[in-house]
Amino acid sequence: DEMRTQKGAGKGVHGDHKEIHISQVKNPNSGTKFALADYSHKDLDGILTYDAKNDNDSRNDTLYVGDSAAFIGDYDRALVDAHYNSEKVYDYYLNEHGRNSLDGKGMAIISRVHYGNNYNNASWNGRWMTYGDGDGEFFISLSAGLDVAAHEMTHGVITHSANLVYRNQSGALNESFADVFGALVDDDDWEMGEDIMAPAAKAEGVTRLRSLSNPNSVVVSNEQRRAYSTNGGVYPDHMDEFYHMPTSVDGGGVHVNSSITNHAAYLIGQEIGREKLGQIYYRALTVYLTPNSDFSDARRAIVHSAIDLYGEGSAEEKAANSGFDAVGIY
Ligand code: ASN
Ligand code: ZN
Repeated sequence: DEMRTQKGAGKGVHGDHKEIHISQVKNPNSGTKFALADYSHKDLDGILTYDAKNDNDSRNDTLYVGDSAAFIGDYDRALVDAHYNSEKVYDYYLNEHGRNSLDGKGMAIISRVHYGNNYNNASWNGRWMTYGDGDGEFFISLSAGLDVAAHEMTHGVITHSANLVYRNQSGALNESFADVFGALVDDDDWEMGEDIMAPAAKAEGVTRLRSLSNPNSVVVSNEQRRAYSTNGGVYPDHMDEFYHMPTSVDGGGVHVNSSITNHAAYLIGQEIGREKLGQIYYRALTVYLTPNSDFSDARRAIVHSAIDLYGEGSAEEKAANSGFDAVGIY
C-alpha cells in the first residue's frame, strides 16, 4: 500500500465539523480508500487511529479506513475526535515544550477507539491510548474530551520522562500531572471531563469528573473510596483530607489524592497564568522528578524549576511556594 497524507473532513461526537489529516490507501484490489493516518508531521512516525470494534482484544483492531475523505458517519465520530485531539495534544507538546511526541523522539501516536461495550473509561497502557464509548448514562464517547486525550497522552509523556510509579504519592503525582496538562491543553477551564458527561449524569448535577479549581465540589464516585475519606467522600484539596487507602484500592487512591496537588497547580496558575505554569510543570516533570518522587519532592522540583526559568525571588517562585503551602505540602 502507498500512503500519502491529505486533508479530510470529520464530524465529531458533539456534531462539530473539523479538518483532519488522513491518508490515501491505494490498493490494486479495493481501489482508493482513506485511513485515519496522519503522516504530515515532520519527524513523527504518524498519528494513527484504530477501530477497536467494540471488543476487548487489541489484536482485532485495524487502522480505521473509509471509502471517502469525509468521515461524517455516526460510527466515525468517536474515531474522528480521537484522531483530531491526538493532533492537538501533539501540537501542544511540540509548540509549547519542543517535545516531539510522547517519547520526545517521534514515536507514533496510536489510539484505539470503540473499545469494549459501553466502556466508561480511557487509558494509556504504556504504548497506546484506548477509549471506550461510555454507557450513554454517565459518559458519552471518552475521546470527545480534549482534556481526556491530553490526560491519557500525558501519561505517555510521563512514561518517557519521570516515569512516576503508579501507586501512592508517586502515582497521585502521575495522575496529577496528567490532569494539569489535561487542563492546560483544553484551554478554557480547570475542570476535567466536562465534555464527556452524558445528559443523565449532568441532570443529576455530575457535570465533570474532577475539578482542579474546587476539588471538594466533586463527589468521589466509588463507594469503596468513600470509606477512606475524612471529608464526606469528596475529592481532597489539602493534606488534611488525604485518603489513606491500601494500594489494592486505586493504587492507594492515585485518582483521589491527585486532587491535592491539582489544587496547588490551580492556585499557582491563578497567580502566574497557564503559560508559565505549563513551562514550570513541564521542566519539573522532565528534569527533576524520578519514579519514586513524593509530594514534597514535587514541591521542590516545581520551585526549583520556577527558579531556573524565572529567577530566585521571582513572583513565579513565590507563587509556587504559596500554592504548595496552601494545600499543606512542605
Ligand atoms: N482513565 C484512567 C486514567 O487515565 C484509567 C486508569 O485508571 N488508569 O487514569
Ligand atoms: Zn490517569
